[in-house]
Amino acid sequence: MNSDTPHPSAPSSPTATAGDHPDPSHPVDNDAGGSPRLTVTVAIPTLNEEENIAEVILGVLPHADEVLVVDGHSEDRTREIAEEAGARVVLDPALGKGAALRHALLEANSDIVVFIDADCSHEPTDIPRLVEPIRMGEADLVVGCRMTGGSDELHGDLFKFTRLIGSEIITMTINYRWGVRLTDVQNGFRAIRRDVGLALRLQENRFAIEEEMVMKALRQRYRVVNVSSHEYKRKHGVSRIVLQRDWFSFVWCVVKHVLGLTG
Ligand SMILES: Nc1nc2c(ncn2[C@@H]2O[C@H](COP(=O)(O)OP(=O)(O)OP(=O)(O)O)[C@@H](O)[C@H]2O)c(=O)[nH]1
Ligand SMILES: [Mg+2]
Repeated sequence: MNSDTPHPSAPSSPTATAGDHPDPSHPVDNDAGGSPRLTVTVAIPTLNEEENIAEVILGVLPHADEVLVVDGHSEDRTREIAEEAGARVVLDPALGKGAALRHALLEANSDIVVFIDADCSHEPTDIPRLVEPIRMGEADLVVGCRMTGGSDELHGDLFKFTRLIGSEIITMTINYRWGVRLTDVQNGFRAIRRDVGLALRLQENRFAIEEEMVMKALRQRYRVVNVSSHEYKRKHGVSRIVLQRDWFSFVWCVVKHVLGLTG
């Protein structure tokens, strides 16, 4: 159990940070004034999360039309527990979290896909606040913001400090490149219109998928906003990110998109 902040947190600030202006070239297929009829798939990437997954599924169920667990060939009881808890479980290509998110976009049966990690680090009761700007026709991609919502993962030791600074530099670089003022581009807790997610033609297989999603959305003039959401410490198990191995893919992903080296 996280010692810094209780999991059943109070709702965080409802302020959203506009990342771009509405773009008439991407009209939302929605009723005027927003429509509650847009359905939601909550997609949960998992890799050996047997100790966490049931709690996450029970937390997201009230906010989902479909709960989809995208499993990277776990060797523990993750898939069995997820099915017992009420999720639909599919196997991904076993290439990493990025491949799992791309697979989720293909598999989801709803208008909106919410991504949430399986380690109890995100707040399921924030899902309606992530989905709302899309339902209201005001955004296409909504990213939970740890910088304004607070994080128990990004402070306290050199590893966390390095992740915090790296994340801030990446966000700032993206902001200057696309003329926006986002506050968090790497958080895995986010909501996206499924058709937009598919149109982005995402390619990253590992953890750079989150920044790739934001940059491709901005490049294609979709509307990206941040909404405050608190990040807790992973409840059980260990992070799959190995900074010594993954830092290069984070940096290279930004460099190639900012410089327009990709198709
Ligand atoms: N399907 C699939 N899921 C993965 C893979 N790697 C990580 N995940 C899941 O992706 C989510 C995020 O992974 P974490 O290891 O917690 O990464 P992180 O949240 O950036 O790191 P921490 O902040 O330290 O927790 C978790 O739900 C993992 O189970 C993978 O290769 N395949
Ligand atoms: Mg995590």
